[in-house]
Amino acid sequence: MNIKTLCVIGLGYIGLPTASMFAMHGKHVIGVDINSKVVEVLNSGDVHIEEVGLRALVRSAIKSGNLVIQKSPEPSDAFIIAVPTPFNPDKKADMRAVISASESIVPHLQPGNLVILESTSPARTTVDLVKPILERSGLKGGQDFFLAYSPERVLPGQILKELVENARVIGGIDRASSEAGRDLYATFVKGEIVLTDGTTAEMVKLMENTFRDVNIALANEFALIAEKLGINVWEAIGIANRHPRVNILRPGPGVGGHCIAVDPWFLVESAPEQANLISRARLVNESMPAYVVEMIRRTIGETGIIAALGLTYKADIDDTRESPAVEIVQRLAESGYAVRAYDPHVAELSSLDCLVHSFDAAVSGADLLLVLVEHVEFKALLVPEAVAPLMKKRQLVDTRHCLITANWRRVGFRVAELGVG
Ligand code: SAJ
Repeated sequence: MNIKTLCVIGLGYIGLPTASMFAMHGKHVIGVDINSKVVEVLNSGDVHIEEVGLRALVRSAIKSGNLVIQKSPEPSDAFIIAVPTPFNPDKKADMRAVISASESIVPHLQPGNLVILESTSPARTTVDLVKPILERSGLKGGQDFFLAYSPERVLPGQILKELVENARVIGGIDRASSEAGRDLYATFVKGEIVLTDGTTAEMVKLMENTFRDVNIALANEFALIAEKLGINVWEAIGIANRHPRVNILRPGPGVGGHCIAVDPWFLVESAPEQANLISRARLVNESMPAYVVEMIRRTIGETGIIAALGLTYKADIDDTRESPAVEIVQRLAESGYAVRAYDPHVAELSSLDCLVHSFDAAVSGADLLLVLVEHVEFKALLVPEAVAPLMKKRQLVDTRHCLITANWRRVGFRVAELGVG
């Protein structure tokens, strides 16, 4: 199938790099976002999200004339839906964005078009939700248009590299749809392109992130057990991982981001009675922020000034969605601590009113240094001899095992480290 024009609906962490990549590989791409601010920012030559290499890629794509950014779709050979699928307070998937993106395609859908859903979705979404909406056009899926699910699988921080190099799964509603999808992504994907059916592709995506979540929960549980036993979990994991078939992940203050903290619930939603381990693991990871607050209480008591470093859900990115660091800071503030939160990647956050804009402003006069995210910028700043004189009390909680705690103890810090009893 020869696709010349394509609409990418949703210009977030996945849609924007995907649209730009296709544009740089000769497709005429219409990038669509319903948020006028996003459209405005992109058309002014800027980008609204931080990702290595993205700004340059988007700029080149727009400059080439192959990427046009606008608020609504147009008739095209193919449509890619890359909108968010968050979850509701009851942990059920919120599919409103997928529904309205699908509806926005209906008036433009023509015989021979290809529609791809990339958004992480509960199993059967492509056949049970998207297909019937698209068929409101009067065309029949599989007969008049091609339809497939192809999950994004790229790691924030390495999106541009992984977009090209990762294996790509394409699950069509029929074989012809899978093959049409393969022809499209072969434009820039160098990794293997694996064809399957739509529901299997949806399940694959959910299984990948659930696999990671369950394994992080196991690491977190090991950390709590190690603390209870009075040993160092990091040493124990380091030794256990020398076994040829063991690879324990890293304990931490919780699991954040828009994917791993959310997707396992989509499996629970589909099969609540079967997904026991999955929901249990989610609860273990969700309990970590409260545990960190408890660690802090044990270290400094009921009051004090806390310099909280890092708010994003992991290092070296700007994304604070579902971030355990944000939850910890909120819980501390609610418990009456005076918190000064600093993150070089976060200039503002509406849910927090304790944000400060420099390391010094966070640390000066503080009773506790709390490391929540191991951003590379902190390496040069977290020098014990330099930080110690700035603080009122020398107390430290490291939730990421990113500091050499012996060096901090040497200059008089009382140290608590997650997973170390
Ligand atoms: N984390 C730990 N310990 C670890 C690894 C991660 O506590 O050993 C925490 C991180 O701090 C973070 C969270 O887990 O809060 C998730 O981070 P991550 O780097 O594991 O994953 P994401 O959410 O940035 O990206 C994941 C990736 N999925 C897998 O690795 C299976 C990525 O490939 C997916 O494309 C992405 O989800 C997505 O969009 O679904």
